[in-house]
Amino acid sequence: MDDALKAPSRRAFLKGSAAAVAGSVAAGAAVAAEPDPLITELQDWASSLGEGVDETPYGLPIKYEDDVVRRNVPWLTADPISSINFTPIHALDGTITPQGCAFERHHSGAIELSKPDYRLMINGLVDQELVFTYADLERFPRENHVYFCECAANTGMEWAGAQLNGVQFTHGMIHNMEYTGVSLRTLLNEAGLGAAGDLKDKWVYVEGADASSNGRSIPMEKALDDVLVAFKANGEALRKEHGYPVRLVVPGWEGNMWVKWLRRIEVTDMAVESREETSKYTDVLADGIARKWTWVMDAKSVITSPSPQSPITHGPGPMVISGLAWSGHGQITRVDVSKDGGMTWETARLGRQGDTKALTRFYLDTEWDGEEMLLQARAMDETGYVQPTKAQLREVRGENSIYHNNCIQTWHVKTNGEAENVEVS
Ligand SMILES: Nc1nc2c(c(=O)[nH]1)N[C@H]1C(S)=C(S)[C@@H](COP(=O)(O)O)O[C@H]1N2
Ligand SMILES: [Mo]
Repeated sequence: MDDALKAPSRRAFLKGSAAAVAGSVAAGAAVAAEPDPLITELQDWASSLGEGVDETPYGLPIKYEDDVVRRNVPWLTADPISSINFTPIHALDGTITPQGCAFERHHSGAIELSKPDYRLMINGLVDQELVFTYADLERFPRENHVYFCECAANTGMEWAGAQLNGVQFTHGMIHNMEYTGVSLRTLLNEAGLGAAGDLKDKWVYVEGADASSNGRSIPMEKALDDVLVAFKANGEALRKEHGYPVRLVVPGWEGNMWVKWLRRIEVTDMAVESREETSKYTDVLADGIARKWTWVMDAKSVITSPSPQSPITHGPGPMVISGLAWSGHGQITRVDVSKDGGMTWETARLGRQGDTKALTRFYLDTEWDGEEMLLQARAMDETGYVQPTKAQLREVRGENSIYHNNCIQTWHVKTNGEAENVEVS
């Protein structure tokens, strides 16, 4: 059905229910038969005073939204210090993740580091080893960019089969924020890279001030490209749990490299091969050999509504199917949605032209016939890459992997509107 045909029927439906509220027409499940006291009676909130402006100097969401919170999966990690929680992506719209409900991943807990106590060292193969204070960093030219940060383990529990019943848990190790910071290139040039010689085979080793230090090696080419030393997210200071006062932003690359509480950047002539890039964050293939240096997060998408935590709550008729798509290689160019487990596809509408290496919102404005659906989304990015099915991914990667599962997700939507995490072959 094309848009020209779809639009009038949607308008007719909405007009029908609006007229019914006034009592003149009674048609459709959404129509109230009795006069609506919310329309006919004066309500408290309109006849008394609200809260004064000084009551909440820094705001939290209204109490009616108090289920829109980070959640964890208790059996996943042994304790909450070295753990993960998940973004409630089933309940958000648009693309920006508020810091207050963005997923957190700490290896040794979230530390409290003040700006006066903050130092950032650049050492190793540089002309002049430097130590910056927070105030020093604020004197370099700043940039603003929106990027997604996805833990490589996102969707990792789903390799062997459908497991977690909620998009928050299957896909919620992701957030998308507008960062303000100084480009890493600027700081490296301040220290001078002459001493490093040919930059082609050089690396930077980045580490955090927390006990885990979460050290990672990054090839110089990426370090000089789009990496940011960031101190603001969504306009405000980074929250403690996201690395206050300074974190590294490594656009399109796995979240583990986004070092929080950034304390040191060493220019080296080889990769350090730290724990986080050997025993962790590598991908064991079917033959037991591990892929390493799998930094880029490939194109991926998922339907956030309807989904197990966001069932359909209305009857047949107009409905909006919505979700998120992203690619570590650049922009999302197209997202398709299937209602029949991948047999037929419709192209979704992008909320707006997506930023590079950032979440893109998509919508399919459609009609629900009240029947069961096997809902899927499939993303394409500017390189022409198409998000694979689970079967395609397993063919290449086997079933030993945890990280980098970007396969197509299926939700089984039932006639009562509830949805369940399933796998289709
Ligand atoms: N210093 C430090 N940086 C860190 C971590 C950490 O434990 N310590 N965890 C990493 C991992 S595995 C991920 S996925 C991201 C998560 O960032 P977030 O907590 O802001 O969501 O931070 C990365 N940076
Ligand atoms: Mo991670």
